[in-house]
Amino acid sequence: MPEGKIIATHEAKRKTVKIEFEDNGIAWVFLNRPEKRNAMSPALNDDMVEVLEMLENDDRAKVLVLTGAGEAWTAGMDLREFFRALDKETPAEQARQRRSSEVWQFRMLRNYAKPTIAMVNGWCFGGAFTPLACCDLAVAADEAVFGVSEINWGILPGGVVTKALQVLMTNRDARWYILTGETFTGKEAARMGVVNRSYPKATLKEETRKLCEIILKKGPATYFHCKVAFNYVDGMDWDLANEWLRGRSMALRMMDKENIRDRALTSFLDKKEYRPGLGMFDRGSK
Ligand code: ACO
Ligand code: V55
Repeated sequence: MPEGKIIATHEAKRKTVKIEFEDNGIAWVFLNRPEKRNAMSPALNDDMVEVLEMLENDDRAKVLVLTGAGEAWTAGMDLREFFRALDKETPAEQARQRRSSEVWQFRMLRNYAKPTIAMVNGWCFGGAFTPLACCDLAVAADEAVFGVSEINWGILPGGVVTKALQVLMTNRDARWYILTGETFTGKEAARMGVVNRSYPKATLKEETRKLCEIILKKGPATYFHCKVAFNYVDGMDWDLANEWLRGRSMALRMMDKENIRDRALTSFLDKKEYRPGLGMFDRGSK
């Protein structure tokens, strides 16, 4: 897919998140506090809630790429504005700010209505692992540096960071990084499966665009049901998963207005024009 034209940009109310809409359906969402390494402040958390709510209903965005402006993806929670300043707030305000961080970092992202890709361009610490774990797919720059720094400065990986690490890493790797606080690179992150792939920083955006191109060919309803099925089946036993997936399969057949399933079956079984094993069914231009 050639580089698209940027047809619009948007800045969130508190100016800590910006969006670039490409004419090919990609919405590049930038955590945008580069001078603070995109640390997640209360303002940024509120902006991300606003942006995710907006993009859910914006037809220009068919796939979201969550990335960072400047040298960082995100250096984790803002230790000045989210940790130290919050200590002095009322319990009600602490609860509100903690909620807005949770709302976007995992409640909204984990089963988001559109495809989400984390593009880890640089620093990725602590609280960053929550949105990383909750994006559908993740790619990183080989040179990016990751770390679970909490133990280095006297806290445990809170929020749901410990849970995110349990999902993203093997038991041994998670305990290693939680308990040593050592950093690792994007290349190592890919080897461990913390991200799907890593690429030299110079080609990261181009490679991410290629991934978007693959995702954009999928039926949106099919894609959504595949991801939600995977997320929910975690924690079910075999019998419950079997029953639950049958229900979801029926729901998808009702929700896929393009009826990709039956058209692809006709193309494969009757017309012998298409082989499902070898690639995406051509849905045609709608
Ligand atoms: N919270 C608040 N401010 C931050 C954060 C953060 N997490 N990370 C960076 N900043 C700020 C710095 O205070 C500094 O601000 P200033 O210019 O106003 O003094 C600015 O961003 C630049 O930071 P430097 O440390 O100068 O940048 P450098 O490129 O040398 O280092 C690095 C980058 C390694 C990311 C370093 O900033 C760092 O260690 N940050 C903290 C990473 C971390 O451990 N995060 C917390 C994880 S635990 C959790 O999220 C709950
Ligand atoms: C962290 C801790 C939090 C949080 C989000 O350790 C991330 C990281 C203690 O609260 O809300």
